[in-house]
Amino acid sequence: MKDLAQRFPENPLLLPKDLTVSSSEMQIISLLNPGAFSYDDKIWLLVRVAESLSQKEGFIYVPVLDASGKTELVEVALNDPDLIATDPRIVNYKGLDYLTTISHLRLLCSTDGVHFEEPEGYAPLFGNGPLERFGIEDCRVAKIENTYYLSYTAVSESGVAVGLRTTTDWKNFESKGLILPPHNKDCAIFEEKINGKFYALHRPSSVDLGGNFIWLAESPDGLHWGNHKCIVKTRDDLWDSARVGAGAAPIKTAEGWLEVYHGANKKNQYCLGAFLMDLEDPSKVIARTKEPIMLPLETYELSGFFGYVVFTNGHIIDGDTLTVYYGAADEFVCGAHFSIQQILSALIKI
Ligand code: MAN
Repeated sequence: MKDLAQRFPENPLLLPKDLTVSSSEMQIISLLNPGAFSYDDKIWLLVRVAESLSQKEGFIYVPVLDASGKTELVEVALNDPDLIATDPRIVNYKGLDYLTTISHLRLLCSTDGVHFEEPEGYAPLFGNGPLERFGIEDCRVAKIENTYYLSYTAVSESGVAVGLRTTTDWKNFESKGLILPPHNKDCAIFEEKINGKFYALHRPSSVDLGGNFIWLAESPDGLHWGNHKCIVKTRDDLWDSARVGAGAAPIKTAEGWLEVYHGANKKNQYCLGAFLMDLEDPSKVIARTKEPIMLPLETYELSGFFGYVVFTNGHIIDGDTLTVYYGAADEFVCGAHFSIQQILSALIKI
């Protein structure tokens, strides 16, 4: 099967061994799901670096941040009957869920969009406080006027939620706390106000009624969100039957706001699709692709920390060219070009 993505021949662009650990007792397990933005005439990625503690045979060490931001560990014997460790991403111990890795966000920049380096003087972003004790992940970057809005997944034993920080210079950050409480992630803020209001896509999930659907919210100030509407649902028997979630900020086109999103089926296989929202009222979804616009095909997408995954939350737009930066197999950072026109042509009216 073919898809619409023109993958970079240089893929994977970044591998775990390309970056240094955040502290000596850690090891980098994966680099994934970068936010992307232009700043200072360069292309920047805000890469999710997932680390774990060096493991000892027979034990599993789960990393969490203590009150001062230092990594501490929870040690569990692998033969402990209270341990459930069937998913490489999460373990359950004595009825509580933990992540096997802890993520922080690392800034890298590039002049060609292909070769990325860590510039001096730009510190990594770490989880901060009790609601980010299991780390911060999958950050979307939206530039509105002169401010960058960083909406990311904040993880702790209290749940998975959406945190927000803002910056104008990538050196000083203002933390705005959680803007959406658990369970919620995949929050992509529109880069333009519509009729004076901020808009964002987000993905709450319920363990009971409902599902893993994409919602739209509006806000007078980018901090307080309301008037939530459920706009895109999973589709039975298709590639996005189990969960859907927004990618990066919607792309403004003459035909509407175009959103590249991820969907997964019940086997946790992740592909990308697209949908189109009305320019004046984004709660109206006008069209959606039926087939994925990108699916895991290459070896680096099919096998890794968690195989059969392409996942994006960062892109750069240049005319008709959409450069999507994505996490492959939950382990590598990759890039692909799309033609925006081609994505629009693949949409089917609703
Ligand atoms: C899922 C996956 C993981 C992630 C957790 C918490 O299990 O997306 O990669 O760490 O959720 O967000």
